[in-house]
Amino acid sequence: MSKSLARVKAALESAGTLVTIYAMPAATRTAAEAAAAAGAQLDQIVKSILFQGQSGRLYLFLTAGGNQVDPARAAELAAEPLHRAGAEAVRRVTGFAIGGVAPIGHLTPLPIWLDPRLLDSTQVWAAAGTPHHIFQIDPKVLLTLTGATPAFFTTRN
Ligand code: 5CA
Repeated sequence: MSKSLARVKAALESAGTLVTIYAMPAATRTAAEAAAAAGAQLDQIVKSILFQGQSGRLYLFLTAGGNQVDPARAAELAAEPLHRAGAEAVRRVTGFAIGGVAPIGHLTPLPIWLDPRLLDSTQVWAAAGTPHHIFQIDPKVLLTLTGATPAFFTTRN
C-alpha cells in the first residue's frame, strides 16, 4: 500500500470513521473521472484545491466537482492575495501528488474551507491519496473530520 493511501486510511481510522476506500480500475485523477468511476454526480465529488498566499502559506478549498474556486473570494477568506499552488508545494505540505490530494491526512495542518454545495448531497466522494483511490462519506462527517469552515468561495453558488 502506498504511504499516501496508508495516511488517509489511518486518518479515517483514528477519527473512528468506518469508511471503505475503493481502489478503482480506471483513473480518478479529475472530478469527471472520479464521478464516472463512482457512478456519482459531478457535484458529489470533493475537489481538494490548494492555493498559496504571498506569505507562502497553503490553503485548502474543498470544492464540489461542478464548481470553480473564485480566487477573489478565496483570497478574502485567507486574508491575503492567492495563486494556485504548484505541484511541488502541494506535495511538500500535503504529502499528496495533484490528482490524488485527499481532504484529510496532510503532512502539515492547514486552513480548510468547504463549499456548501457539497452539503446538498447525502454522500460525496473524495480522493484517498492516489489518482485511483476514492472513499465515500457523508459530507457532514467530512466537515467534522477536516475541521473545515463552510464558506461561499466559488463562482457558482
Ligand atoms: N482525484 C480527483 C477527484 S477527487 C482530484 O484530485 N480532483 S481535484 O480536482 O481535486 O484535483 C485535480 C485538480 O488539480 C484540478 O482542478 C486541476 O486543475 C489541478 N491541477 C492540475 N495540475 C496542476 C498543477 N500543476 N498545479 C496546480 N493545480 C493543478
